[in-house]
Amino acid sequence: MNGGKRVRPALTLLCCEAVGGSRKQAMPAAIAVEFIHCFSLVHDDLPAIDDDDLRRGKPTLHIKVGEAMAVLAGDLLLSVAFSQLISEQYSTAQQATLTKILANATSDMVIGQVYDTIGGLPKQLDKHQQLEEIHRNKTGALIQSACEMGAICGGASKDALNAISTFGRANGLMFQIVDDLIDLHGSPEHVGKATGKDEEAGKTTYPGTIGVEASKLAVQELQKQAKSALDLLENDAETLLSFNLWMAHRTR
Ligand code: GRG
Repeated sequence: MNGGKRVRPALTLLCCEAVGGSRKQAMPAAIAVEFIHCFSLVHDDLPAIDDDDLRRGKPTLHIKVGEAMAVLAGDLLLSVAFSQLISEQYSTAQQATLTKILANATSDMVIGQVYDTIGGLPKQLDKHQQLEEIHRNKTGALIQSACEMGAICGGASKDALNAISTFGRANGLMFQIVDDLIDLHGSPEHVGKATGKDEEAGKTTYPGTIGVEASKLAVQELQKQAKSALDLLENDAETLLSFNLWMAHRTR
C-alpha cells in the first residue's frame, strides 16, 4: 500500500475477467504476483545489486530499515507469495498449475537479473537478441505469468489461455521497453525512483541498442500484437485492452 502501480495484479484480475471469470476468483493469485514483484524490487535496490536509495518516491527498504531486514523482507515475500496460491478458492489442479507458472516466472526473472547484472548470455545471440532475452526474462516473464494466472483462475479454455499467454508475452516485453524510455527521459520526482541510471551503469537497453525512435516503434508493434491476441477471445476484453494501452503510454 505504498504507492506501487500494482500493474501485475491488475493484469491478473483483468485477464481472469477477460476469460469469463470474476476479479474475486483471481485475488489470491494477484496478491501472489505482487508479492514476488515486491521481493524483486527490495532485493534489486540493495547495494549489492542496483544500489538505489529511492523507490516509489520514498527511501528504499534497506535505507529505511537496514540491509539485513531488507534481505529478510524479500525472502519472506517470496515464500508468502506461494502460500497465497494454496487457497481453498482453487482446485488442487489450479493450485499446482498456478504454482508452476509463478515458480517458473520467478526463476526466469532471477535469470534475467543475472544476465543484466553479470552477463553470461548465450554467445550465439546477436546484440538485439541478447537484449530481448534479458528483457523477456527480467521483466516479461513475471508479467506474462500474471496474465496466465488470471486465465487459470477464471477457468480459461485451452484457446483462451493461449490467447492470454500471447497477450502477456507481448505486454511484458512492451512494459520493459517503456521502462527503458522512462529511465532515459523521466525525472526522479515524477517517476519516484532514480532515472538515467541505465546509461550510467552501461546497462543493455532498447533505446541504447536500437535508438529511441525504433524503441517507440517496438512499443507500438508489441501493443498491436497484444491487441490482436485479445481479439481471439470470445469474451469482451475492453478493460484489459484499455489497461494495455495505458501501459504503452505510461510515464511513470
Ligand atoms: C537476489 C535472489 C535474488 C533475486 C532478485 C532483483 C531480482 C532478483 C530481480 C529483479 C528484476 C527487476 C527489478 C526487474 C525490473 C522490473 C521493473 C521494470 C520494475 C518496476 O516495476 P513497476 O514500474 O514498479 O511496476 P511499481 O513500483 O509500480 O510496483
